[in-house]
Amino acid sequence: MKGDCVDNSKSNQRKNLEENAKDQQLEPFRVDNEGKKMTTNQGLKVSNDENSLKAGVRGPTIMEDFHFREKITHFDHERIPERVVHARGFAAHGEFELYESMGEYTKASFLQDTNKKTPVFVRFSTVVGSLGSMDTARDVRGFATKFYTNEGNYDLVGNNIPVFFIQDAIKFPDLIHAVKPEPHNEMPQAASAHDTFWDFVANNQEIAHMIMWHMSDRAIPRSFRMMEGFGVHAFRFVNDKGKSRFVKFHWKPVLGVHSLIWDEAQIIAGKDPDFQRRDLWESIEIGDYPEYELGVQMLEPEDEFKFDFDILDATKLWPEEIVPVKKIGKMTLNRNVDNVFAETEQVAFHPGNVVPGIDFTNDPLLQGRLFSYLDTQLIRLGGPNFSEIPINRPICPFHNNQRNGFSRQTINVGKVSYHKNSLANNTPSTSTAREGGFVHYEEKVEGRITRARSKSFDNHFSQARLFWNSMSPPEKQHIIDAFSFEVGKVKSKSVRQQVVDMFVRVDKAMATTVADNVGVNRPKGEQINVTLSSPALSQANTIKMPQTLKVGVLIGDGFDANEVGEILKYLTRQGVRYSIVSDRLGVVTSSDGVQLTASDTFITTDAVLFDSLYVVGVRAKNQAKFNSYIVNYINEAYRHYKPIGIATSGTTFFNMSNANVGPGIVLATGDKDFDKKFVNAIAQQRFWERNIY
Ligand code: HDE
Repeated sequence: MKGDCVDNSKSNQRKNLEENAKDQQLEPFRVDNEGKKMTTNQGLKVSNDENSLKAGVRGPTIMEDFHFREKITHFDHERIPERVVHARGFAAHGEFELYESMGEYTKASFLQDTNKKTPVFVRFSTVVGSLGSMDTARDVRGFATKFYTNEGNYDLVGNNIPVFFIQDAIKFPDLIHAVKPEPHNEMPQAASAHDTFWDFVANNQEIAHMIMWHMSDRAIPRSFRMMEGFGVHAFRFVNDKGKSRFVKFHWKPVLGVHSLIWDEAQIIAGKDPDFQRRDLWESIEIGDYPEYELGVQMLEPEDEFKFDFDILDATKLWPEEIVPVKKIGKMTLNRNVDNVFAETEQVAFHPGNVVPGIDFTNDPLLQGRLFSYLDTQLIRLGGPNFSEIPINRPICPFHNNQRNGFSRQTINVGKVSYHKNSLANNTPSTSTAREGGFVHYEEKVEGRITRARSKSFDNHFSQARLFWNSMSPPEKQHIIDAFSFEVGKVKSKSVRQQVVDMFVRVDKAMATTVADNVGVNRPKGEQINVTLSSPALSQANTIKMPQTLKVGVLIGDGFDANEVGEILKYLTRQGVRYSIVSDRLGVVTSSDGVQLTASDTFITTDAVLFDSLYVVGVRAKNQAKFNSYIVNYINEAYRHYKPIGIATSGTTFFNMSNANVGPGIVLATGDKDFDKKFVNAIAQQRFWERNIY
């Protein structure tokens, strides 16, 4: 049964990966203390770990206490700097399998053979918040994948949004300074709803398109398992004949793209700040392995200038309807980490980690990243040897003449550490392209050295309008609400005015409503009408399925075991997860003595933590309290547009709530198809047509 999550599948996760080369490489580094004797780091057995060494039981601690000194010193040094961005993350291991050989387009060896499984490690993250911030902030999500290929590590360091805030990496520190908590009072945490961010927005208009995404539902995903990933930049595929094509990478979640509602995201931030990492962890523990298809958009070199945007501009996407996404493989995440610090925290991604067949373009944002990621690890991981940390090691052999530095692990034998040499027969030796040596794509470049931006990067609003025009009515409303919240938090009236004056260039009605909501003058600019839309951008068109969604079963003693038992079995058969929620933990008994186990109580969980409710109700010791909890749950799920199934005994509770019969309310009384209708409603997730306000 998928109801309750228990940590019982580690052995399955291991079994799945018996042939995973990365897993095998990590194995010698794993240490299990259980059942072992305690020692110091020198291996000396410890006789007493409760008391420091003192001169007399009430006397001073003495210097000689090497055990105390070692233990405290290690503790004092347990922390490393958090990532300057993407500090809060969560990761998992998995594998990647190819659908068809990509040999025609790239010589990358992991993209040739459909029988090969490439080990991967994926770290998801929020960008702005600190390590201890909440998971459900309105923010971009990082989606960084390390492929451990037999030609070295390939890192696809992407986000869940296909475009970026800025066009040139030199502006990155400014963007991040503006969005991080304001320096004079370190507020607000993990939020862009403050003056400096919106001041940056209004004064750096290349950000317009990205802001539309940031205000949309994409910035509050339901789950890491239900969001897309994008490499963002144009990269290059290069085949074995040296032919190059531009390529953009996509991850498409098999479960579709789904989001939270902002009100819900804010409540979850308090109820369960670990909401998204818990979701990922639990899914892998119970065997609901998250899956994503890898897609590529490819462009022939001669098509570089065919579009009304510059393909090297990271604030632009390539509409999928114009440049189709070819799905080339699938990634499955099937093993949780053993230790978050050792793996998730110490993993070091770098867009410059490429393999033969994948290369860079002149996107000025990408070029800047190629410097930043190596540089940042030097301070974060304390020196140049971070590639020796187990999670970062490639699974193929690695040999060079780099030596020494803090915490060097490798014991390089022999006396030669230079190239060229004769004493070691000029080894380690370099490889030709044919032998697998990486040879940079020989792009012809010409131009004058200049600090300037290409005119072709000038158009900041056309794709912002395309995005707006592609949204469904509820998505548009959410964007207006998000603007009203974010800009409404800005104290400077001048900044609020600048923002609405800027976004009139996307849509006048939208900017006018926001202006009214945030107390500034309506913008003067004219409406620019757009006809183009890209259906791929709207979540209204995504895959909808009930699998892995979570139902809260609100229940007390005296329920009808036949009715409820059948429904719970049906939910499980459909891959829907559920938790039994009651007024106390432990056994809940039906009218004829059948028992269920409540794994949560009304106060340990909340309606916002479920995708749907199944209201059974009935009896409790303190009926008034029991009733009011259930009614509050129904009201909350109802106002968040969620499906609610009402068992026959639940009707009384439903009648006490503010919810009305209508879309997404499925009543069991007298309906023999309740099970199917309820699961269909669960798959739908939200019923926007419900009239809430
Ligand atoms: Fe990053 N980014 N970034 N970024 N980024 C980092 O590297 C940087 C950008 C992304 O889970 C840092 O190891 C610059 C775009 C992810 O460990 C740092 C620029 C995209 C992660 C850095 C960008 C990303 C990072 C901080 C502007 C999507 C987390 C810690 C040119 C394609 C990786 C670290 C993980 C992390 C710099 C823009 C994605 C400072 C200078 C565009 C997913 O190096």
